[in-house]
Amino acid sequence: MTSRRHFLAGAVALGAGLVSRAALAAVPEAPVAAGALTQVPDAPKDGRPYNPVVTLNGWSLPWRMNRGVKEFHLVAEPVVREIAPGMTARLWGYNGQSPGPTIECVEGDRLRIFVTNKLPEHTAVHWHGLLLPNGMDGVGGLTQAQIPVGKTFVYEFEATKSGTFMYHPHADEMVQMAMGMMGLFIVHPKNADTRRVDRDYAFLLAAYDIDPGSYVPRVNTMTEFNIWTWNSRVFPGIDTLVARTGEKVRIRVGNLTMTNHPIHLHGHVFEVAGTDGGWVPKSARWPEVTTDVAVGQMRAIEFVADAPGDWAFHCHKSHHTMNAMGHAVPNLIGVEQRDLAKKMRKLLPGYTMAMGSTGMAEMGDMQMPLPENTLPMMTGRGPFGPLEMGGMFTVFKVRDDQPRGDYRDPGWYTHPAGTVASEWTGEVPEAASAAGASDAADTVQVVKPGGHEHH
Ligand SMILES: [Cu+2]
Repeated sequence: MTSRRHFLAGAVALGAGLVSRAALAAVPEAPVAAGALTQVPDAPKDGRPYNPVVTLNGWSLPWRMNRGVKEFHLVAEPVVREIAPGMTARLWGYNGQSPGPTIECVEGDRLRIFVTNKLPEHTAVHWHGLLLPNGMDGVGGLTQAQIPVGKTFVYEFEATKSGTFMYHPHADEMVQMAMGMMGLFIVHPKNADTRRVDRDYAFLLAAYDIDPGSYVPRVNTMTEFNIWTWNSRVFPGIDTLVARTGEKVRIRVGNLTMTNHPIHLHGHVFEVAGTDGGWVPKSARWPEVTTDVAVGQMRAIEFVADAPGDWAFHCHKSHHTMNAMGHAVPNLIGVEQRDLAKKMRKLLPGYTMAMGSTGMAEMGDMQMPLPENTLPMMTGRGPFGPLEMGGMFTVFKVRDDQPRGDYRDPGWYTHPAGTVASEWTGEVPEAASAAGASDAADTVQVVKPGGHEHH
């Protein structure tokens, strides 16, 4: 048994020179992360140099050099993950967290990855997108025996090409991924100056089905997920991405949910520079502001952060920027509910409220009683009021004076005078309105809550 050190900010990889010969024959220790802090890795202490990625609300796994082989140790185990302040989930993950730590290495590295199974059932780890010998591909039952409970298996292969990859179980896959088992696998170019960017962010899209008031995801869910996360975090728990004006930024996104996510960045134009198949040639790129990341895909987008401000960065499916809600909420826009609620209470003593008369925006600022361990459906505050967001949403902050290499949140943007949309106080010409629009409240058809919406 190796002792498991508590992993805090800053890597604690042991240099090969510090490890005795006897220790090198043993399995390397498996560091664990205690929380959901974004831990910006230090420059690598040994091996080939590279520019580390910053895993959003995550960390990179330290390694040990053993006679020229980079050794990592993953432990598959039950974990507690804070989804956002106010909600934790009981998930399965690796080395103390879900997602597991990011594995970073360099093209040409010889890798040895130990996987210890502390789950209540067998597992196997597939190295998604990496080109390796068939027997190292990690498909339980097909390319290897499953890793039994309590056992450690070892994978050994060479990182043959640089790019953005991931790891996840290929054993009881639907259950184990629905429980949060996944991690990023980044192979850096052999020459650290190749494809160099100033900031290199990475995260995985993961979805859970956690009933309001509970802690453990349902694992037999096929499409009806209700917690939409980036690295098992939802807004406002997802850390801010920052850049200094003029810096070149890469953001790597991998999708291990069961639906596609159109990832949208405000204020900038980017190109898809890489997929899990490799780097996209310059001649094959085109400008975008949204890129759809399909199930099982990875996309690395690149752009110059040339516009100072606080820019929304989110999935464009509007129900993915919300937290858990009941599907059976009727649409009552245009319906005067003041008397309705009274009448409803006569019929249904438990009746409290339905969706608002003018939309759902009022819920962004509403203090509704929530079950324990449940986040508001729409939440977060900005400098101008409630943001009415949840799920797959965060802010990309570009500042002229953000120090290089500094990932701290600079606070809210100070807009130059006269550049914020504001109320018009002059004359407004009378607008023509559609005939009968003012009677809409009397004529609107209220659709009964139907079946579930499909994603
Ligand atoms: Cu989405």
